[in-house]
Amino acid sequence: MKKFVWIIVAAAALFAVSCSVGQPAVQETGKPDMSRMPEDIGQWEAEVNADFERVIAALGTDEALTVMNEYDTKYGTNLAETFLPEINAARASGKGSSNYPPLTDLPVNRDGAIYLSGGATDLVGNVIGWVAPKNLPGGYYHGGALDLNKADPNNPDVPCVQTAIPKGAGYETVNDWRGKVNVCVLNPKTTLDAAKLDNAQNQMDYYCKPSNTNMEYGFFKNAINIFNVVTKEDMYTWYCTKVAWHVYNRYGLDIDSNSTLVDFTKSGLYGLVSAYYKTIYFYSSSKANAAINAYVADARKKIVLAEEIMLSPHLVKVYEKIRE
Ligand SMILES: [Ca+2]
Ligand SMILES: [Ca+2]
Repeated sequence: MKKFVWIIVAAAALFAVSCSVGQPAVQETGKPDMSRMPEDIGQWEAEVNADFERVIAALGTDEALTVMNEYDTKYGTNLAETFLPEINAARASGKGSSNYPPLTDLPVNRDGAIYLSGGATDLVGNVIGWVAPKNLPGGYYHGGALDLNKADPNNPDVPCVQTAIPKGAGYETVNDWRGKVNVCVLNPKTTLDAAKLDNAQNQMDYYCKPSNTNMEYGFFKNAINIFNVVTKEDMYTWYCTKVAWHVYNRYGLDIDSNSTLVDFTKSGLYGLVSAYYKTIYFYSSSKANAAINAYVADARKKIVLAEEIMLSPHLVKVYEKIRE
C-alpha cells in the first residue's frame, strides 16, 4: 500500500515538472497548446518571434509560401492564403512593363506634378506593392514627382520623374510612365514659387542622380523588418512615394494627408502585423487588437503612401486612366 502511494506521488511530481518546464506546453500533435495562457510568456514570445522572423526573412523569396504554411500549421493562422495572391502577382510581372498601349496623352506640362500608378499586372516584386493599402479605384501604390526642367518634349526617354529605383532614390522617364497600367496625375492646387520648387527638386536630385549610390531601396530599416518602418525624414532608405513627398516637404508643403479614408486594414502589411499579434497575444484579443491599432497609428504617421498623397488637399487630379 505504501509503495502504491509513492508511485502516485512520484507520478504527480513528474507531472508537475513536465508542466513547468518547456512552456509553451507542446501537445501530441507537435503544436503549441494555445487553449490556455502560456505559463512562461517570455519563452512563448521568443518562440513566436523566431518563427515570425523566418516568415519575414522569406518574403519575396521562393521559400515564402513554404515558410508561411509551416507557420500557419503551427499557429492556426492563414498567412499563406492571405499572401498567395501577393506572391503570385509579384512573380508574374516584370518591372512596370504592361501589355497596354502607351498613354500618349499623358500630360507632361507642370513642374512638380505628381504621378501615381497602380494595377495588379504592374505589381513589381518589391515591398511597396503589398505594403500599400489599395482602397481607391486605380489601386495606386507607386509614385513620383516631375521635374519639368529635366523633361525633353522630343525625347520621352529622358529621366525626369523623381521616384525610387533599385539603388534607392532615382529617376523614371515619361515613357516609363506612359507604359504603366493605371495612372493619375496630380497638379499642385496653387501656383508654386518656381525658384523655390526648382531648389527643392535640385536638392532631391542629389539623391536621385545615378552617381549617388550611398543609399538603399526599402520600406523598412534592416531589410524587411516590419517593426522598423522607415520614417519619412530618413535620408538613406528610399521608396517611391517618399521621394515625391520629400520634394514637396523641401518646398514647404506636406502632401502626406494621413487621410483616414486610407484603410490600412486593406494592405498586406496589416495582414502580417495582425497575424503576428494575434499569435503572440492569442490569449487576449483585446491585447492583440490594442497592439495592432498602435502599430497602424504609428505606421500611418511614419509612412507616406500613394493613396495618402492622392487625398492631399494641396493637389488636384488633372488626368486619370484606369485600365484594369
Ligand atoms: Ca523644376
Ligand atoms: Ca502617412
